[in-house]
Amino acid sequence: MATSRKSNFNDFLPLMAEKLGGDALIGELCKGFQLLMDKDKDVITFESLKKNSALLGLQDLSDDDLKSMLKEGDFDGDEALTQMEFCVLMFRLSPELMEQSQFLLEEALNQDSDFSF
Ligand SMILES: [Ca+2]
Repeated sequence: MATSRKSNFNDFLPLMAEKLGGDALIGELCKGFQLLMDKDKDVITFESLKKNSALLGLQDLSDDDLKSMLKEGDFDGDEALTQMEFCVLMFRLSPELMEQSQFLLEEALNQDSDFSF
């Protein structure tokens, strides 16, 4: 049975933002990062994403989906997602949320001096 997980996922974020508020939402997204990351490297790699995505109900995503997710979020081209790259990606996957919370995101980005677009 074909289900549209991506649109469910996109609907989920604004709902969470509404319930939790921006700060708490960022915290929740970062918990997602903890679930998906490679515990030894402290970043999300393709392998860790593939291994752990089932935990988040994303087991139906293909290798190509996972790769494009990594590529989409990877700003510095090291083929891994840091926590900040992951959080930014989560926001970008939900344009509505992005609009609502852009100032929070900018605030978060400004706190990480190693990070730049
Ligand atoms: Ca990266």
